[in-house]
Amino acid sequence: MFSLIYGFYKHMVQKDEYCVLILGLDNAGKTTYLEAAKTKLTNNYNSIHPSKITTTVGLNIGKVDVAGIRLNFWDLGGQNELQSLWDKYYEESHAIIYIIDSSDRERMDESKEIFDKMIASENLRGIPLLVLANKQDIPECMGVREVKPIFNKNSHLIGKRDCMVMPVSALTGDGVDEGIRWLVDCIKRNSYLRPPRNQEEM
Ligand SMILES: Nc1nc2c(ncn2[C@@H]2O[C@H](COP(=O)(O)OP(=O)(O)O)[C@@H](O)[C@H]2O)c(=O)[nH]1
Ligand SMILES: [Mg+2]
Repeated sequence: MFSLIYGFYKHMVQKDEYCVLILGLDNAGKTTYLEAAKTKLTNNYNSIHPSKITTTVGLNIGKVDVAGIRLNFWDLGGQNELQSLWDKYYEESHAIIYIIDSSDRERMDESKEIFDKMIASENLRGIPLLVLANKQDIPECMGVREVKPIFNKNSHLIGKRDCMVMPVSALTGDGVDEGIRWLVDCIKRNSYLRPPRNQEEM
């Protein structure tokens, strides 16, 4: 009897866990985005004011429960010397969020180069990819219409995976929910290829 009840209890509280990597150049807004996602999707989340966010050295982790599953976000540092560490995480990830600073035209090519290198990785084949044109609140920024063709150029590398380019402002939170909801659907659809991890036994 105990095991039956315990089994049911576990079924009720245990969630499928998926890992989402947040990647992009340094200063693209990855950490700000993670905070915005936590704020939007967690009840009573005590958010960090954007002005208090400092450069990420190493890794920030955030956990959000949405649509019946748990997402573990991994915000990896984007500086050059840290980029080489990214592919260590690819094998374990279920989705990628790639963040672009749409207001930084000078680094657009650099961002695109890193992006191409990332999507060429075997370990990410078929993994859903959300590309976010961030900082849309800045008036002179590049819109999705401008950003999309640049990042869709190497469609052979994107392959058959789900891929979407969306506008967002991590600072105001505009577009944050929409992107995550899209990603959650893709992750669930793709779970036969990359199954969730189950929460550790309590
Ligand atoms: N205007 C504006 N600034 C942003 C936005 N997202 C991030 N920033 C700013 O960009 C800078 C870098 O953000 P951060 O999250 O630390 O970038 P990271 O290095 O990719 O983690 C900070 O000054 C943020 O306040 C946005 O959507 N709009
Ligand atoms: Mg950061």
